Amino acid sequence: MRPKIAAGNWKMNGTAAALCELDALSRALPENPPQVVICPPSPLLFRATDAVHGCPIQIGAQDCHTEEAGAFTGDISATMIADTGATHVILGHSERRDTHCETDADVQAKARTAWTSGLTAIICIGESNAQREAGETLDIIGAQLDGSLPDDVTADNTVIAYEPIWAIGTGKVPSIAQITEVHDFIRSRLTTRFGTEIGNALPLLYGGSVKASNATEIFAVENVDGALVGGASLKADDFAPIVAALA
Ligand code: G2H
Repeated sequence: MRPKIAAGNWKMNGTAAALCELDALSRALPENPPQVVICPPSPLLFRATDAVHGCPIQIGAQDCHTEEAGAFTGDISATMIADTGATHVILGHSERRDTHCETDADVQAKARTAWTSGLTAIICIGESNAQREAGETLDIIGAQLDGSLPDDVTADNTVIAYEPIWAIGTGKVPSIAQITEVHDFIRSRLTTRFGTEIGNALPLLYGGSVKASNATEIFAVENVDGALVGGASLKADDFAPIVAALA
């Protein structure tokens, strides 16, 4: 049985005042919640882990450097993230692949350093609108999976998030058939490369304009084990119904 996971990516949103949303979310969780991971901006990590102490909410970062320490102005390492009490780190989000020119090789190196610090890597992959229209979606997804995942991936150290770039923050959501096709393809690619035990155990999230109104039908897809949610994770009132849809 794979875990169900509701992950929130706050991106570059929120100051200390936003931490009250964690308290509100903890009070709104269903009786048997799925795994809940909130990834706030890095300046909030220490306070966020304090805020969820004793609650079934985990905290993650949105990126880490490939190195554990050194002369890398402005970057944060997996060691530093783990030191805050955070347990997860998002890697290879399309916004970082785009604006920070991150490659599959970078993502793979970051996953290794994340694991060394005991963090679970949430590795993002997804095609652009132009790639989908050119019929290249599965080729792109396959290549990103091959390049971004280290060989020694396990279901304990990694979560995969499929996020079609054209659905991110746009309100456009793929059809259920499109989500099913890509998630089935990813599952098959994982079992082929890592064997059935690991390949079937790796959690696979969908991300891109998930909200309360579409969560239930997306979560009904067989190979969707949860969601990586951006805009709708910022407010507990918006995120709690998504968490509940997964419970
Ligand atoms: C995709 C997602 C969170 P949103 O980036 O990773 O954002 O739900 O706002 O589309």
